[in-house]
Amino acid sequence: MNPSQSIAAARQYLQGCQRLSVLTGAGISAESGIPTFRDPGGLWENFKPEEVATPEAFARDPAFVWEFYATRMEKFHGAQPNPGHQALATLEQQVQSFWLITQNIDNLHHRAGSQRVTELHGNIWRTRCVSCTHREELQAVPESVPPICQQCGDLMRPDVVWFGEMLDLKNIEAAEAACHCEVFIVAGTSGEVWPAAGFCHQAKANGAFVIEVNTQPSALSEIADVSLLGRCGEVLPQLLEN
Ligand code: BV8
Ligand code: ZN
Repeated sequence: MNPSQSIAAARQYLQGCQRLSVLTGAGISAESGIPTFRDPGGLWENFKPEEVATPEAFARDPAFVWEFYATRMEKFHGAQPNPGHQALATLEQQVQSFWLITQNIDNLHHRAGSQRVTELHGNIWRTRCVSCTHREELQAVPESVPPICQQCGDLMRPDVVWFGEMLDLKNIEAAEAACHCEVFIVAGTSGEVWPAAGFCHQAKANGAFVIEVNTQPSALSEIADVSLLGRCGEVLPQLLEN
């Protein structure tokens, strides 16, 4: 199928769709100026995940890990939602039963107006204590050293899911519920990280029509019914009803 035919095929499946779910990854925020992980120039070119995105890394060198996240917060603070984020917020209004599952921690879906969202890997603007249940919302980019918990005096850490950490059970349940849908759009993800990638497989197994939006083939392309090669900011708006 050529690009315009595949957009037409995708739009056809979305016409009258009552239950639509979406899984996004770092690629949807690329056009907002936020680097992805595994693309050329991505984060994992300059940092090793085991040095900045595991609980062991934070225990070993909290200041180094915190600095990694504080630098990303700088980038996120200046970023704006792009037409890809906005298109998903519009789709949420157009479809009777809509759910967005994101791997991203940059809060851009919420800033674009999306409300029915599960942040599988947490949110960079929230911190939590390594010892007690205290959580804080960050209003601005913090100092480059980890804050101290107001409740117990131990260290605060980013409220994100690191490698080797379980996802929050309520998020897994919400994502599993979202996998019972007619159409499942997977946008801007390499499909390399689990269990997030598994939700696309679950939706497929549940009989969903899978539409992929990516600038290149991914680990999920083989289960996509239609693969739309292109940028989220360009392709997703084309899927909206007129
Ligand atoms: C867990 C932290 C176990 C926040 C992240 C099977 C089952 C369960 C676990 C595993 C499993 N196999 C392996 C594991 C372990 C591991 C894992 O998945 N490893 C992989 C790398 C092999 N998973 C875990 O550790 C998970 N934990 O399962 O615990 C457990 C069990 C019992 C008891 C205890 C523990 C936790 C995973 C979460 C890790 N945290 N982030 C942060 O710092 O951001 S993951 C990190 O990768 C980000 O969240 C990111 O979102 C995510 C996925 O990456 P992508 O979003 O896809 O980004 P990527 O750069 O890879 O790709 C970008 C894509 O966009 C590309 O395809 C590109 O072509 C495309 N693109 C670029 N520009 C555009 C575009 N597309 C469209 N438009 C554009 N403009
Ligand atoms: Zn505490």
